[in-house]
Amino acid sequence: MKTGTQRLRVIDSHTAGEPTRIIVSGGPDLGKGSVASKLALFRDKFDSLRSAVVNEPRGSDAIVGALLCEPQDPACVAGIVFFNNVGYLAMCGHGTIGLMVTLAYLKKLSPGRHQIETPVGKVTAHLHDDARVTVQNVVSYRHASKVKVEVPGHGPVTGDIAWGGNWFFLVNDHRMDISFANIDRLTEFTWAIRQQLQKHKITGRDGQEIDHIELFGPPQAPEADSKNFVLCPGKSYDRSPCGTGTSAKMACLYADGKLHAGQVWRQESIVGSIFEGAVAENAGELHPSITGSAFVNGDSELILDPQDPFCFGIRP
Ligand code: PYC
Repeated sequence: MKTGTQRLRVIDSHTAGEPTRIIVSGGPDLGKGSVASKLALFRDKFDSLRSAVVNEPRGSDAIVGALLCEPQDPACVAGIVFFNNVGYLAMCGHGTIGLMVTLAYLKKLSPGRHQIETPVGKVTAHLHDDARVTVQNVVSYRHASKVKVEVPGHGPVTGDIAWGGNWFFLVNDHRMDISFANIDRLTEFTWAIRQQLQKHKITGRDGQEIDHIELFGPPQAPEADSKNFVLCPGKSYDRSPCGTGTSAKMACLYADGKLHAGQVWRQESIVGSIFEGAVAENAGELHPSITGSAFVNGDSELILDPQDPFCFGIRP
């Protein structure tokens, strides 16, 4: 092995079509703190590893990466830091489903309920006997409704701002066709919305950036309630219905009295896959849960050779 060469074992999976690549060994030692502090350390000292794992030539813009780490809370089976082509995610629903199936593949857990430590708190995930996982996500809520933004070339667009583990701008009222054939236009439109939100300093709570844009339209699958298109922070789109995005959507529906506690919401993605969601209310807080399936589709070793000019990914 050449000097300085690093090897990382990664497990690839997809959840409803959306890929997750988890570093299961060979990653940096991030100490004994909380997963939130591990994220901060990873971002400050090892960000090139993030890019090496998810960006081209090893990865693609669509891949959500993750680092499996020791949880600080002994009640949790694992800690997880999620990242993408441009940075870090507070929480990731499809990635948590992928994590559970990955841990089962590694024989680190069996079907049943388990707790996972994420940077934004503990989530509970139930691994069923088949490939399905139910994630009880972080408390979700609508922060603002009917927020209007002027989008050049498209006119005024009105949406809700909601938290589902990430910040979302959710738009029901638009003239877009929510179909796979229309991905380029959907991307251009949602990217333009995001830029206007930034320009006009429209944010989530405490000035937090809204980095996911979600459009809704009628479903194609007869069993679904709605179909979505979700723009992720690095301009790729979510192939899955988006776990945190579906949580944000259910928070808005609940706030409008259009979804009751325990009622099932079936969210179809732009590729036709479906998550089943529901909410429970406890002491005035909304707890969403999301059920979806994931499959392991790769188990490999990444070789990071410092002499490779693109060892740490192709970056701007
Ligand atoms: O499933 O929460 C999710 C997610 C966020 C970004 C991509 N997927």
